Amino acid sequence: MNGSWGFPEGASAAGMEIDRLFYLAFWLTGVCFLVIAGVLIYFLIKYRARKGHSAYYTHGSSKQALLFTLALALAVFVLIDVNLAYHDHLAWEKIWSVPKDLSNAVRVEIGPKQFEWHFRLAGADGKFKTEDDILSVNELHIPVHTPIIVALSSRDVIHSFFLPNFRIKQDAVPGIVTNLYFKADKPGTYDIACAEHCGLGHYRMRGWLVVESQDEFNQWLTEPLEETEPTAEWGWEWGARVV
Ligand SMILES: [Cu+2]
Repeated sequence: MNGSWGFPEGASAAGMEIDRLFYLAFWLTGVCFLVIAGVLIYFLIKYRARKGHSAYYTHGSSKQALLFTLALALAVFVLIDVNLAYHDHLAWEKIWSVPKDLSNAVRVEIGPKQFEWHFRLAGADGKFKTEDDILSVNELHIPVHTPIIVALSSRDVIHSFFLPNFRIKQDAVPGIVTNLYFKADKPGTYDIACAEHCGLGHYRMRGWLVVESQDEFNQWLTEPLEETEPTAEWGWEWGARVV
């Protein structure tokens, strides 16, 4: 299943885990709803008042009815809640299976402000907050099939970094650096959206994630990028808390 049922096209294997969870929850609750509604309607008709037959009332408080209700509740709880919690756990393990070898990983600092996405990559020296950092606004390029490690924060209010095609959405909170991990499986140009109402210009807080080959990515790193002003509140050392 890839972008079916109105979802945007999927671009990562981990993101598809989210879709699988969605469909599992949808079918489990959907089928249960239909069964319960069907049984309810059946009994409404079967025990209705009609000529020569008065409606049958019960409070369902007999021992047998109470036991049946308890057993049914337990069955539904296991079938839906426990089942979903189990699959959720499995999916989360896959989504967060950060590879042990991160030697080829691309690290990106994302520091949004009203109403732009600011990206920072370490330059040739591999260190952040130095002269040769690569700064970009509203456009981030990444190589395909490569682990991407993000350090996310905000320069003003709370924003939310949203990659619809990767099923990733994470709040960008001022004063807190959050980590994200993802890997793109398909080259292309994808939306970067802000999913937190962050002010009057929230609607135009849009960026582009360009997934390309390693060669194209290396080429992008050498291209002159839009001038950005590194300010005091933007950019931070790749700290100990960060993967
Ligand atoms: Cu925003």
